[in-house]
Amino acid sequence: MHIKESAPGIGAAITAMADRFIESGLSKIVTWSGWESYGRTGEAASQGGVKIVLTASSIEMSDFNLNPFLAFAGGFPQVLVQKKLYPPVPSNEDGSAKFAPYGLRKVESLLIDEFGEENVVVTHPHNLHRFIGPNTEIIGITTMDPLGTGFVSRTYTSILGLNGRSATLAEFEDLMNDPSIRGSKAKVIVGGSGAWQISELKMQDALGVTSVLMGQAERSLPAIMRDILRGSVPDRTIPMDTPSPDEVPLIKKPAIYGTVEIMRGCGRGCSFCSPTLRHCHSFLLDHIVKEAEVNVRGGTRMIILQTDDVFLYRGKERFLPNKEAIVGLFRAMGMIEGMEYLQVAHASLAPVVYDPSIVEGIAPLLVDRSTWTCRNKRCASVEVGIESGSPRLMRQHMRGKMLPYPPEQWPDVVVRSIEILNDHDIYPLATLILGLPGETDEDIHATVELLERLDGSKLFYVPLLFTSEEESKLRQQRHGALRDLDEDQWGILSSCWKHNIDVWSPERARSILLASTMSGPYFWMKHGSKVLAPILRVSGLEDRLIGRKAAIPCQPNFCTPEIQPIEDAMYEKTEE
Ligand code: B12
Ligand code: SF4
Repeated sequence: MHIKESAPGIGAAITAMADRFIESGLSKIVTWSGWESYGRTGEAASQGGVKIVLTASSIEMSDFNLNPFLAFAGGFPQVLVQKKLYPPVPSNEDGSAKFAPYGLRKVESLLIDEFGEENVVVTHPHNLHRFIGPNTEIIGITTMDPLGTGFVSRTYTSILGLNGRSATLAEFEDLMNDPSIRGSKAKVIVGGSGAWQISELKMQDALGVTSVLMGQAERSLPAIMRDILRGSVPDRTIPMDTPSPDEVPLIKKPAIYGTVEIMRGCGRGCSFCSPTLRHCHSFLLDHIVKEAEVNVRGGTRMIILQTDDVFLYRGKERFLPNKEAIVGLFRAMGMIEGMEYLQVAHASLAPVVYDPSIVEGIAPLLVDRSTWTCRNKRCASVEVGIESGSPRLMRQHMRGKMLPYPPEQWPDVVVRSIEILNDHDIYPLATLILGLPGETDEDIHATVELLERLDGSKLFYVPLLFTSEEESKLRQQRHGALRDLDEDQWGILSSCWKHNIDVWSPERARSILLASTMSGPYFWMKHGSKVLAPILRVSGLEDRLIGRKAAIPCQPNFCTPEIQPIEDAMYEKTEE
């Protein structure tokens, strides 16, 4: 999969990383020289600074050249992630950030309403010195993965090893060590969906964080900020109350990727998931269009519709999709002047099977405004959760995910939905979770079987280790660990990456072979003999040894699999 213009696809990026990995002989690759050229001497700072300064680490203050999927490389070991992959967002003339993470834009909007625009600024870390001064009282930081213990980071830093630090962690540390922050007397508060990582490990003191604010900001933050500004000392961790939909303000300034929430929360209730704990509601079309216009007027070029499941937008009872509302939303988006690219954040798979005509209704715009081309053909992508091929495990942890179908039909739902999406040139990025609590050999085999059924489909797999997030039902459970994976689970990991290479980067097969062969001994030493078969598989040697084709024979018009459509009658509706 390739992104148009300058940004490479994630498949290409990962193989490019592997290429550099060989060239450097396992040595540190980062050669970038920093941001010295940015910023002038601080105007606001010379007048005492801005009262509330908001920021995020450099890796969260980038649009990865308009490639949100590439941003997941933030979870890779720092030494593999070149800084040029995440150029800083552009700045306005005064040094404020032109684009910022959407959650931070919400926080900014709340604080501007409360304290006035002159007292609040959002900036990239390289411009902090322009705003932090003796008058600065609060530095607010948003983060998705400050300590690199999110699921992507845990999985890929533990597999790839190297120095074991994800780029997200390294950048967060850099931010916290910024001389403007370290030298300031301001209180440092950290929020955002990764903030729990700091309080879980009680790292406030080590990082110089005054207080970690957990949850959504809308209801509680203004009062908390007022208290801090009056001089009270906040607790080290503060849970914030759940806001009602009408407390959520419009963003006032453009968000990275032109993000616009169309919904908040999900409600399908998967036990490992944090967004599901948010109250599920859809925003009014007028609210959505206004935010999209703020973004496009501000120059974002792209709109990401943020949702945990686009098919839940104004959904009906029992998770049934509302076709009119969804297609109407896309029609409205299509009319936004100046929007070059459109991307949907997440979708679930069951509604695709339940009413394929919705996909038919939205695919033309998604494909037409996609940033992706696949072998010279425009295609769209969306993140979906497959997670497991085991109906038993799905029933235990994700019984809402496949509604309105019962868990027993999950593998069929997955296969059929991917086929429908592929038929409409939508090639999803799909997550799988290894090591969910209670996972048995049979569950693992069921996932292997599902992957076999999907062989030849066009999707990009992201296999992940189960991570027990603080804000989820499974917060008491132990994280899934690489050392606990057995050979079959390693087999799943390697099959997924082999599939990704075969489908998206077959032309890189030789570099991958070289990279795997050279790094093989390192991985063997690190993880033991159970990685031998996975290395052979990813390298393509297994195919050569047993005489299979090294790449799926996927031709220019693409390889939609010849899978017999599943009888509609099989999809009996569940009464749950
Ligand atoms: C869009 C998105 C992205 C985009 C970011 C776009 C952007 N920056 O605007 C991209 C694709 C880049 C991305 C990448 C990653 N993401 Co992401 N992403 C999301 C997603 C889907 C939506 C985020 C969003 O805008 N939500 C809506 C806003 C309004 O909510 P919010 O951001 O949480 O903000 C609210 C509160 O957190 C709080 N708040 C936010 N900032 C601050 C700051 C302060 C000071 C305070 C007080 C409060 C506060 O107030 C806000 C309003 O209520 C969420 C899932 C979700 N449903 O939230 C995952 C999510 C945030 N991502 C997640 C992760 C882990 C990542 C990665 C780190 C992957 C990884 N390596 O593991 C990478 C980061 C890579 C990098 N470059 O750093 C996880 C975080 C998990 C966790 N709890 O630790 C989430 C929750 C997904 C999940 N299912 O678990 N992501
Ligand atoms: S379907 Fe996705 S967003 Fe919804 S609860 Fe499950 S994992 Fe979370």
